Amino acid sequence: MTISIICTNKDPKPWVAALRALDPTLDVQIWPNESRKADVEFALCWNHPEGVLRDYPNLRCICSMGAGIDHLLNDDFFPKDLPVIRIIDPLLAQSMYEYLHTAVMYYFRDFDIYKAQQYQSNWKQQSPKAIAHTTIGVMGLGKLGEYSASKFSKIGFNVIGWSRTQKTITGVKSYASDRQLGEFLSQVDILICLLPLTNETRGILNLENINKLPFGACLVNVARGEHLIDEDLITALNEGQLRGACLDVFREEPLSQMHPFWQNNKILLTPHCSSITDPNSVAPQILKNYRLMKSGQALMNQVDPFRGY
Ligand code: NDP
Ligand code: OXD
Repeated sequence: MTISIICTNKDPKPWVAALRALDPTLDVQIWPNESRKADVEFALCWNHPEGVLRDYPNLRCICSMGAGIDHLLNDDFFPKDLPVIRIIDPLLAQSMYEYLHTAVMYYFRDFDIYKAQQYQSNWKQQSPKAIAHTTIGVMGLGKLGEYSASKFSKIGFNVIGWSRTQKTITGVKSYASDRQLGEFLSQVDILICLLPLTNETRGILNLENINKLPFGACLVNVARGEHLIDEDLITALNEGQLRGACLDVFREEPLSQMHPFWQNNKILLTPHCSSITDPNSVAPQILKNYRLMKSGQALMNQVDPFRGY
């Protein structure tokens, strides 16, 4: 029985090493060089080439190498009848919070404005809003969103969140469903997107929704590039509706050299690094799921490919 690592823009070697360190008898191989495709029963995937999963006639389980599964479902030939599992890891949530904390503080303490002033040799003190009067809005209150929302609340921000279903999270006011989206957005100073990419959420960061934010709000998108309509962001920044945007994810990654985001001084961009899965941290859960699969037991962290997350 073989585990195959099928990934394109990720180095599979640390994953092989992390799994073998836990169990040296494991047969872990790397796509496309597996010795026998028919032996592969468990696939660990990140941006696999479309259609490639059809080459494994005895596949029994597909595991995302990250939290998101949109990269799996992008494939028109994805076998939706097989169980799909994903990564849920406290380190991933903590690392995401560290990134978001940095981005939020950058706007909260006006570093974007000071940077612009510096280029003009302009010595001018800003007066930031009090922390308790600064509202952070988190779209997506799942494993990552809930963790960050709750941490921001503990350090004194006013935190509200939006999800499909209502949540009870200490210190976080919950808004749910499309019906409450406008009410949620109308209060937000710093909007964080931590939604999964699904048919319902694709393009949700569009001008119509951005215009529901208070004038001069800031956006932090760490979810997926396809949540955002790129041209709408540029319009909102030009009109001042958005003061700035911190982007970690893009429609095309790596971002094309020609993309206008690179040169826009109201955009701070990072190369999809807000929270990178650590193979050593997640190898135990992958191995556990592999063993559960072998013994025919219920898997952990299973997602619903029809719901999309
Ligand atoms: P979860 O699946 O745990 O949570 C998803 C949340 O989004 C849930 O609260 C869900 O609501 C909500 N949601 C889903 N669909 C809708 C909708 N139509 N309307 C409103 N709310 C909706 O995901 P995670 O927190 O683990 O991860 C979120 C995303 O973060 C990942 O899918 C991935 O794209 C991105 N990510 C980015 C990384 C990076 O490095 N940039 C790293 C890791 C993840 P409900 O609970 O009510 O169902
Ligand atoms: C993930 C990611 O989904 O890295 O884990 O984007």
